[in-house]
Amino acid sequence: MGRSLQELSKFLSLILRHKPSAANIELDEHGWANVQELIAGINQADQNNNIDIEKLEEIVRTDNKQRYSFNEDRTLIRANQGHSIPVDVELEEVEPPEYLWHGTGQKFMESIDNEGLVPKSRLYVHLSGDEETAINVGKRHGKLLMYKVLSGKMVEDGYKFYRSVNGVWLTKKVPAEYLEKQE
Ligand code: HQG
Repeated sequence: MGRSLQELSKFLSLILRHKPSAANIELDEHGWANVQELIAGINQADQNNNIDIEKLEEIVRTDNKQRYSFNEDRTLIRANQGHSIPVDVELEEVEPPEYLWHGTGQKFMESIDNEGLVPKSRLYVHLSGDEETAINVGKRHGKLLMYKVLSGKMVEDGYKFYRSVNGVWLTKKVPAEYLEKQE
């Protein structure tokens, strides 16, 4: 039995965001992988992997968070955001709405209240434009804790915000003074 598309998608996320060496490939400075090399590398990594260009295109097209993009002629592919390795995915600097949202786990409360939001293993802190999305992000970490982020105030104070092509808001850090805990 070959791997399901879901399993292949998880592996793709690992390769394109965190560990290209898992498929024996390299990403360029903008996070792009060569599609042919990627396919060959995934198939060589494990004999149960059986991916081809059609499957790869299906993963990209059907991904529920639009995590990946091809370049125009579909010779290159990259993750839109979420990296832990230092690549420049040419994020667009955009002025955010007055408020953004960050859902997380209750277990992180004390630490976040002390030092604000920091990127942890990723390059940016990830924020959501609406509460519902933030709830789903937060629930991944156990009992939900929600923060309202005073993004408008942050912009006034010179902080920069970026929006990934899939709508996720990114910023380098959110000091605690810009966080309002939701009870
Ligand atoms: C927490 C998923 C202690 C932070 C989602 C978060 C998102 C702190 C965790 C995307 C902290 C990192 C990102 C501090 C932040 N002390 N904990 N000072 N500052 N944290 O998974 O935001 O499926 O790296 O609150 O949908 O949960 O990967 O970040 O709980 O868009 O495409 O440290 O990942 O998308 O966890 O999620 P993560 P996240 P994908």
